[in-house]
Amino acid sequence: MRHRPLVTLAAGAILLLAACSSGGATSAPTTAASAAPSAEAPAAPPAAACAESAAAGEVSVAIKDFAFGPADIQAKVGQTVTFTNNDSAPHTATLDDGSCTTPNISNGASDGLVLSAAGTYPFHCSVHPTMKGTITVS
Ligand SMILES: [Cu+2]
Repeated sequence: MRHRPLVTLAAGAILLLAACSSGGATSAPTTAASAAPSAEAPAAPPAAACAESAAAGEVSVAIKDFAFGPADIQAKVGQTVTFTNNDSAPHTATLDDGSCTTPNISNGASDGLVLSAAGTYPFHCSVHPTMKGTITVS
């Protein structure tokens, strides 16, 4: 009389275990293939070729009447190209590739970009995308 409930309890536990392990088995195969996309990273160009700088620069560019002057800028590697805004509207100098930008430069203020690798860097004003220029670094 006393053994009966124990036996049914054990049978119930086995059923429960079976249900559990089969449930685990069906959900397992989908979790393996999600750690691959880092294989394309080595193709990246030299990191941080451009940095924003508020320091007074070796190369000066005036922004006036919604244009960069000059628009074709020559600089040496490591020089700071400083943009001074003579307009009442705010402007930026933002590399077309998005790698760096000045903050909004308000009237009378200056800010600059430093390029640490030779190359040709087209840029624009993020407030007025029709304002364009190119920094050639050698
Ligand atoms: Cu602008």
